[in-house]
Amino acid sequence: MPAKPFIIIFILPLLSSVVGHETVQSEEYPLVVSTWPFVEAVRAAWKAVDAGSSAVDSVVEGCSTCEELRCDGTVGPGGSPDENGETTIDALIMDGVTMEVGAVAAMRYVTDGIKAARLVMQHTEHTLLVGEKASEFAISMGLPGPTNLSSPESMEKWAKWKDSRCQPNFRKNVSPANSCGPYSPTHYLRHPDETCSSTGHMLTSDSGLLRVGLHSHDTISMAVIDRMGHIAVGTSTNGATFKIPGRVGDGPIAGSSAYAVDEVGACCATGDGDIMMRFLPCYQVVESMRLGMEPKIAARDAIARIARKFPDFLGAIVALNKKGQHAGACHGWTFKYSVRSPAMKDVEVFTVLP
Ligand code: SD4
Repeated sequence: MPAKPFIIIFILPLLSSVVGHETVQSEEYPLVVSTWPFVEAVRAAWKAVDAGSSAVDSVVEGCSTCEELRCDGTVGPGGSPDENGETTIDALIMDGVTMEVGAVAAMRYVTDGIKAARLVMQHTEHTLLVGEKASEFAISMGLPGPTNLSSPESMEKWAKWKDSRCQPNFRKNVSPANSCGPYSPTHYLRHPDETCSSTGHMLTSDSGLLRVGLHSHDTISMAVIDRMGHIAVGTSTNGATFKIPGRVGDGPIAGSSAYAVDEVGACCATGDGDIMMRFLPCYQVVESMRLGMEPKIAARDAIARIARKFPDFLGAIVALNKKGQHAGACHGWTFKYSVRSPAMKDVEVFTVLP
């Protein structure tokens, strides 16, 4: 692929630079990096880590802020209704020092995804709890609930989708094709809109857009390096709109939406989780950096591995190494990520072109 020209653009009110894939170096710790222009979330994490909180606790502060603010309407409660109109939460936290992970998936009735993930990490020997049992656990450990996670907006969106015969949806090779079901399986065709090219690419008409709308950025994935130089990552999302109930995305999968290794660095990802989780892109990024790749090369490589098989997928990655160098790479859409370092007066938003 030809190299993109590097253009610097300043957009008010935040300093925002189009950086293509080049690496930006932060001066020192602490450091907060997050997917998308989730500026308030990064400010909250920064406030915590700057005051001496651990990387893990600062990630929780940041992601909780996004859940409370319902960032983009697609983190926390009240967004991304599933086929039944219900909102559920996927979340993950990972401590890069201990390699402990806690996650919840398809969690119902509890708004605090990242706090539930931290409870799993810090108060169980498990890694991932799912569905209603995750909700029961979270509530039994003191989180508020049961709470209705729907909102007037999510219910309106869902009602419109029902009125359009539940189109688009995530079903394939089912009959009837253009209705709300009930469905039964038909002959397995890989994908009705899909042909398989001679290079093995899966060519789909609208797969990325169907799963992750261009204007719905459903995931906050955040990395924090604290004053001790310790690193942690976290993710919170309400997943894909009109997903099949029970669907779990990449959000709670360690190595997919996020990954951290204390001696190497971290990675945060967003996009079409159904595709991305098959490639564990954040594990790939961190392990590539361990082998000496710079963040920008590692991020581009991880995206390219997915794009080779799924040229229509939408996704983005931020890579961060222990020197504080960070870089993004994306495919199918323009991506923004947010950073706060000691050298910055406030959060800065970086734009990455595909
Ligand atoms: C998911 N990765 O559940 C999420 C969606 C997302 O930007 O990140 N959208 O597939």
